[in-house]
Amino acid sequence: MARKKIALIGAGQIGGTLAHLAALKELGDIVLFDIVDGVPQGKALDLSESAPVDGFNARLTGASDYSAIAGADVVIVTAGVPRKPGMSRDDLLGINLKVMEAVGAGLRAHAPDAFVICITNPLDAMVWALQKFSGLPPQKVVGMAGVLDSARFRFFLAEEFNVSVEDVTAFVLGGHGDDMVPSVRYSTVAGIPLPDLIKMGWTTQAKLDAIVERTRKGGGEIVALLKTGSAYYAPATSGIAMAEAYLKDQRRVLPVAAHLTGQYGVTDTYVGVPTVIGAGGVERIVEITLDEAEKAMFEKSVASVHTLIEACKGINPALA
Ligand code: A3D
Repeated sequence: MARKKIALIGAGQIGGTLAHLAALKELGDIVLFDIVDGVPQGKALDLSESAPVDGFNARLTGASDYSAIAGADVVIVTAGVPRKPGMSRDDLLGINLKVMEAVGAGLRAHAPDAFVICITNPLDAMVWALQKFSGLPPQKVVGMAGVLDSARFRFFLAEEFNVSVEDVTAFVLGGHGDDMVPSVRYSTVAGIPLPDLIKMGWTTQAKLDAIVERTRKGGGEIVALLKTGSAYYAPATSGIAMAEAYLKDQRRVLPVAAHLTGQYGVTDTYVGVPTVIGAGGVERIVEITLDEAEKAMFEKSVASVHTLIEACKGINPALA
């Protein structure tokens, strides 16, 4: 069987980490693409030289021409600019929208059958625009945010309870902004919902509220510490989990930014919801019941995404 092909558009901090993880997991051959000539080639060569030590079989190449991504099974997009301290994700909109237009054209011409995972911020608006620019089927174009946001939530909860991260499940709904919705009712430790853990005296409502708030601001916390860019290890790990679910038809239940066509009362918008990811891409959108408070938070988050989508349409009338 021929090896799968994974194309990484953007060979920066996340792109390089994606390449390393995909190679270590032998998910397929890897093409790193970037507009800065030399960077994708250099990272591909550096990573290739680690193969004899780690013993992985994956061919890594670097390119600055879209023809190199031809026939890719998975494309992960991180092209664009990340946040610096003091910037919100939304500040990146204008510049990254132009990048999505170029990437969309490249996908349309060279990798129309790929499963596309967008990571570029502001996430929900950028994946929406990328799907429009590329013309690829919406179930094959998704955004990575929920896996990362729920991983952050799980890590903070595991620390609070002093238990293994493996036994903490959590997911986060809504757009990838500061008004995302970490779901307390649907998050558990070994199947025990968080509200029950409060009753059992494991934690308090106030501590849980603080963890929810820290999760919402999780990206900003890293930006403030790094000062030169944003998080990349956990974002790359999360993107690879989504790629693997598709390539291996795992049918994993993962929160992703998916194209909604009426689910949760939302139409033609990308927003974070639980999905089943398998060989068909987004095979199912899981519609959970939200209580009144969750619904209000979700709607606020969706409204923020709508504002950004309208801004995209204002900048590029072809999207309207
Ligand atoms: P960085 O290390 O700057 O890498 C971005 C790369 O994109 C650079 O190497 C650029 O040269 C390249 N690039 C710019 N324009 C183009 C283009 N037109 N075509 C191809 N390549 C181009 O950033 P990063 O890897 O740290 O972050 C990448 C993106 O991910 C940013 O937009 C971040 O905001 C975003 N991000 C999202 C999350 C989510 O959870 C959604 C988390 C962390 C970062």
